Amino acid sequence: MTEKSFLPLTGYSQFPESEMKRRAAAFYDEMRRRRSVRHFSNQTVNPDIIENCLRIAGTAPSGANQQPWRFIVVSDFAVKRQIRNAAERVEKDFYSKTATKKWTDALKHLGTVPSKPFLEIAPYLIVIFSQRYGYSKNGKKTKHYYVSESVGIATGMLIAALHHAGLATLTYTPSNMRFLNKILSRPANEKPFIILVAGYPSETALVPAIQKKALEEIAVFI
Ligand code: IYR
Repeated sequence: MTEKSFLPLTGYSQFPESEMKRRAAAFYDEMRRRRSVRHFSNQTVNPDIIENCLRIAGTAPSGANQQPWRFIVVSDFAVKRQIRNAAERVEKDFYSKTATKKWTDALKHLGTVPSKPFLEIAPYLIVIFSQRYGYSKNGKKTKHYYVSESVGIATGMLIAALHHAGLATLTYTPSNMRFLNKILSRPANEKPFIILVAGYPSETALVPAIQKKALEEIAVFI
């Protein structure tokens, strides 16, 4: 445990109310343009952009500031191919065997299928792992708190960062993700959370005709 130590808050900036309104509206206008993309171009992306977006994700708040995340950035074609092959194997099982009718019915409007070419075509697969527990300096297991909340927040910030930088993303969760530990040589305390596919959309990319809920449907003011 590190001892407690406090510093003045230096990074916070307050803006005039008019400026706050403008900023909130401009950020909404930017974020509402984000779509999950399944059709990527194979155009490469400068790794500096990915690195800075990961730094942004790393600023996320987390339970006891334990930062229980690991981002495995895959651009190697052979590794992307292994991930695609393994993912398509589990998705074939999912669509033909394990998924309930209710579940496949709920997915129909998205048009998803077991074939996942984007796993090879997109320049980056950012495979996000949750550290279910950690290790202290003397090698003893340490408990991690609010792991899924923390990793979910960091993932959301990463999605926003990549979108803001001008990249398209897909949050992809293979129906069974255990294979990711093996392919990426991750230890037993790390559990696959999500694959964030990132790159440029293909010129002919199509997205499902879906709507986000209105403010009145998602928020209650008391
Ligand atoms: N993992 C499968 C099925 C799937 C599940 C959900 I929940 C989605 O929002 C979309 C797809 C697949 O990716 O095809």
